Amino acid sequence: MRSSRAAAAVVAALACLPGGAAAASDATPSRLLVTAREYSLSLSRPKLRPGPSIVQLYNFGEDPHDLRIRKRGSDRVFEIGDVEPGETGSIGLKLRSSSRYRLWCAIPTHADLGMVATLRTKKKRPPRHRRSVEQRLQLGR
Ligand SMILES: [Cu+2]
Repeated sequence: MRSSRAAAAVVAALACLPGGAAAASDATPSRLLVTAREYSLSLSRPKLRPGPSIVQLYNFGEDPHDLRIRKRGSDRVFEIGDVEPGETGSIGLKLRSSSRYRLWCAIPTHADLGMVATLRTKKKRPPRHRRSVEQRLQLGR
């Protein structure tokens, strides 16, 4: 009894923390989960919001895998590094809007065997959609 009440209190406290789903804003990083297996990469979503993001690599396979990320037209490569089977690695990066990012496993032969994927990013939202409640009230909308 006592412990379940305590657990409920913890859940309630967590729900009030800033940065929860209800408080999502442009400052909240978007998240992508990449699942690796022999020999494919699957993305939890094909398109992400631009801005700060957290990319996680979960190795669902039996061999170590790695993840590299590069925006099309850029030389900069983001690297998670080798992740052992059953483990997860992650990296934070800022995504540009309206872009395509190539993801691949850099362990020799793995990309050729199919461990590649493409991530797209959405257009930046125009500022007129981001009026505050006060502004909307003044405008009578
Ligand atoms: Cu691999």
